[in-house]
Amino acid sequence: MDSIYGSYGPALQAALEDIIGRIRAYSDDIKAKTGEAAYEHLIYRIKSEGSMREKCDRKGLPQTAYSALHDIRDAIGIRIVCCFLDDIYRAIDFLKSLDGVRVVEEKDYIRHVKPNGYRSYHVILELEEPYEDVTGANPGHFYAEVQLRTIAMDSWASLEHQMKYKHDIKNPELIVRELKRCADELASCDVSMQTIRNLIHAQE
Ligand code: 0O2
Repeated sequence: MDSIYGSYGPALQAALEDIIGRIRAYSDDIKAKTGEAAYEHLIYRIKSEGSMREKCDRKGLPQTAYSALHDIRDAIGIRIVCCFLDDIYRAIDFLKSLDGVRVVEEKDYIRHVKPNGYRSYHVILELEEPYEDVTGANPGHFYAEVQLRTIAMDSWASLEHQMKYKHDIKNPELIVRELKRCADELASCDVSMQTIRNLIHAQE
């Protein structure tokens, strides 16, 4: 079976590597200036063939490169996991300042928490450099979804994601309520940790 990304696979990979290189350079710069890390860790991926085909089906889209690269905007997925809340907003400012990159959508699930307790800041970037395939056809611009979270938000999302796949839960209301409670407790810790960091900085 042909790739759902058509012949754009190598260009998609190159676009991912380019943006990751720029995020790493930003991290090096912050570290040199402040002595503190810009983020705790960074992960990224090109959405697998299987997941992309499943997502096209779920959204009622044909399984074509156009759907995968345009209608769906997370073929490139990047997650920046930060130590402190302020680091998230500083990284967003950095992404907005990048040449050739346009923020086309923002979802602030930190200020507007999802009902289940999910917290994260999502931005969709349009990578303005157009990529042509070998035949000269041009799909336009690639998109990338960047999720920014604290370590606490990331831990919660990973565990909640794992548990979603357990289908034999007997008392879902209790589980949902407890998960939400844990998310809120972790969020309260994030605020406290940020306050402690601010207090330490104020002494310098
Ligand atoms: P994966 O495998 O993580 O890439 P859409 O992207 O269009 O399907 P939507 O609602 O427009 O959906 O996007 P949204 O709200 O920005 O969320 C997309 C991604 O955020 C999800 O990707 C998850 O990674 C994450 N996410 C959103 N809500 C939750 C949640 O309640 N719990 C957890 N653990 N993660 C969440 P995908 O598509 O699931 O796939």
